[in-house]
Amino acid sequence: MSELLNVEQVRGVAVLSVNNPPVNALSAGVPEAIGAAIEVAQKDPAVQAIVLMGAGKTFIAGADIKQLEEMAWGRGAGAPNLHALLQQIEDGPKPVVMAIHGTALGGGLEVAMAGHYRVAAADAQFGQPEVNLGIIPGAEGTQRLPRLVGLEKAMEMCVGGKPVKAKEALAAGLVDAIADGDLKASAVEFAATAAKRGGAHPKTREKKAERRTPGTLEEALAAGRELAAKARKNQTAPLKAMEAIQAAATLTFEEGWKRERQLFQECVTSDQCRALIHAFFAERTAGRIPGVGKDTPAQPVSRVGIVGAGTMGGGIAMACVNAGIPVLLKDAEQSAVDKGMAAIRKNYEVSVQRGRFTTEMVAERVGKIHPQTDYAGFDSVDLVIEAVFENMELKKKVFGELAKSTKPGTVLASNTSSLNLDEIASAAPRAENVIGMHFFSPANVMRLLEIVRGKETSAATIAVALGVAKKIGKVGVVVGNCEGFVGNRMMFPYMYEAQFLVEEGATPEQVDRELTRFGWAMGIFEVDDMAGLDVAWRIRKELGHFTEPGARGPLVADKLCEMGRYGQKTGKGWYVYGQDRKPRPDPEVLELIRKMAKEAGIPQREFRDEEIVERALFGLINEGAKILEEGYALRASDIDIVYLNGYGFPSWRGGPMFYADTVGLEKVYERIRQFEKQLGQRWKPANLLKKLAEAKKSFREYDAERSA
Ligand code: 3H9
Repeated sequence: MSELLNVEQVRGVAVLSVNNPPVNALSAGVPEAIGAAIEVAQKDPAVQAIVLMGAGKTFIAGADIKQLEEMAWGRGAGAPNLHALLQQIEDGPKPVVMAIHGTALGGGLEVAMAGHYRVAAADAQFGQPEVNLGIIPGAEGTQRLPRLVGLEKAMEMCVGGKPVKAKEALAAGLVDAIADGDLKASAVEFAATAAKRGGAHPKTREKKAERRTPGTLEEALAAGRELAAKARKNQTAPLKAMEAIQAAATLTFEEGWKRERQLFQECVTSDQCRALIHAFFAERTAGRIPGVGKDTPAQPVSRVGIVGAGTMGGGIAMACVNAGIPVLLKDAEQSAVDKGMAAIRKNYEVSVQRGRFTTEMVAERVGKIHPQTDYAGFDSVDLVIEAVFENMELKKKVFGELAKSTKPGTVLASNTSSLNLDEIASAAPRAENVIGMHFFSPANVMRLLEIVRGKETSAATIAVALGVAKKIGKVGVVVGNCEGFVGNRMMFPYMYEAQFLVEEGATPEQVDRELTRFGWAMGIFEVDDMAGLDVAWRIRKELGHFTEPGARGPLVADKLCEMGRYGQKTGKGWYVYGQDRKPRPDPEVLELIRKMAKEAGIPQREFRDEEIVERALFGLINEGAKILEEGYALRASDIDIVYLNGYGFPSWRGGPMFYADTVGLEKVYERIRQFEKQLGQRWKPANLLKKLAEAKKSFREYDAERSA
């Protein structure tokens, strides 16, 4: 028997446990092992029924994504065709019960649905998350799921990609029972009872795929398309999943699964699939830091101190208590603490109104935040996150105070977004415990956490920060201590280039339109208005941008700030905002831009849409390449993860560095050289970009060579 599958017999029931750690993916050998064991069990007269489950922490989490990745890049043997296995399970005379704990995802759920019955652990989850990888279910999930849960729910699950919990799965008809206590014992009992009952056992494929609520198929499809357009704009897989589900409703099962297979094949070789699979593995790779491993001694964090109860401090506090970590929230004045707590309560109220939390859950969470104006109890916390105003003197003062009020070994983190971490660390006697934890606003929502290592930050301190990031549901990316770190440093050339474009004849709305058409969640002028023009203004001055002789600085942004146009918060910035907070072009701004450009003697012209995207994007990518060659990011894929999780870069393009690879580094380099000739020194290509372009290599290959 294969070591990928454990087989035992319990009271006349064959219990097969898939044993392919860490997540029991359907790697080569697993489907074959299941098929062989089912065949043996079906023939064995001592076996009345069969239970299939997962060994370890989960059921089957899907097809092996490494195998899909090979396929996406045109290599390997291709995705497994599970049709014969699923039919074998469904057509056998003895009942097959799927016993599910952990997650039944993708191919895992597809295998589960071919069973005659499904018994779930109370905390099990079920999903068809293939769209997250740019594909659709490829093992008859789009055919069996609507037959079990109805067309509407199937569309929601296959288009949205979000898993459902056991209770919801039971209500929807996806599972037959939730185990009371031990899953294996419950499933064996269920299987033995089904065998004793005899008769034909239900085959999912023989059910009908219909709506569960009144209305036509067309209306249900329209709702699915609306969800796809809203939640997964510009992505092709969700629409193909809809097409496959439509086939389930209109064709025979035999025709339907073949249609699904065709659509699956179309998706798996697409650019979007390659990009999304890249993002999947990039996210997991980001946590691997040379010198920081499982054996790095890192104390667990059971209590956090936060200094600064403003928007960031409050959001960080919410992120911690949402993960069950109690917080001491300190600010200098009682009024600031009260204001911070009021904002936290208000945020939670919105979640209650939206049905995400109950009032009891909120009360429990708010109860875990202890507001205070001194450092009482800070000697009992394992981690302090400083989130005071972005001012070096103030931050140094706080770190000096923390040195006295915390115990040795406490990790002292700064949430600075732009200041020099080593200078902050100089105010604390234990610089090895100092680290940057740069959260993104709103901190309780945004997934990105830039973890900034200073000159002296120890491996243990990095391990603590990475551990906390995982615990509070963030993607921690370790970066070096350069100006603006990775994300904001790349943002500067992107933002400035957009401003230069409007000074040369484009308009803010034209630039924003092209950037959102490219796939960014928002255009850069809208982002600037949302963040506050004064914020960038202050940073620009503090970091001394454009002070070197001959440097071209943006003309209009400072002027808008001087006019008090700080963006959304003042109702006016690059755009003008009404009650609905939607941006509208402002002729006054356009007039100002044209006037200032004329005074500065900047020639005006029209821009091609493609040129707008290239000017903005290639500036960002060039800066990313510089960051990489200077060692402030460990990998190009880390930069992608920063941009996918903190800046609204379209996931289906895989991140800016992956996008550059898809354009081709030779072309990117050539365009940057042209821009350098036309526009000057700021477009000097990064050495690394030049080197890779000349060697006809990609950033992906660069990462792979360095990790080998
Ligand atoms: C599919 O099924 C297509 C079918 O319809 C058609 C077939 C014909 N394969 O996330 P973690 C690795 S598409 C290979 O840190 P967690 C992961 O890389 C698939 N590897 O753990 C990591 O490796 P490492 C549909 C996988 O506990 C390790 O496992 N399924 C796979 O936070 C731990 O992962 C999905 O999309 C896989 N399928 O979360 C599920 N899954 O340690 C994708 C994980 O070397 N997976 N790995 O870095 C997940 O959502 C999460 O991993 C899961 C566990 C929730 C399972």
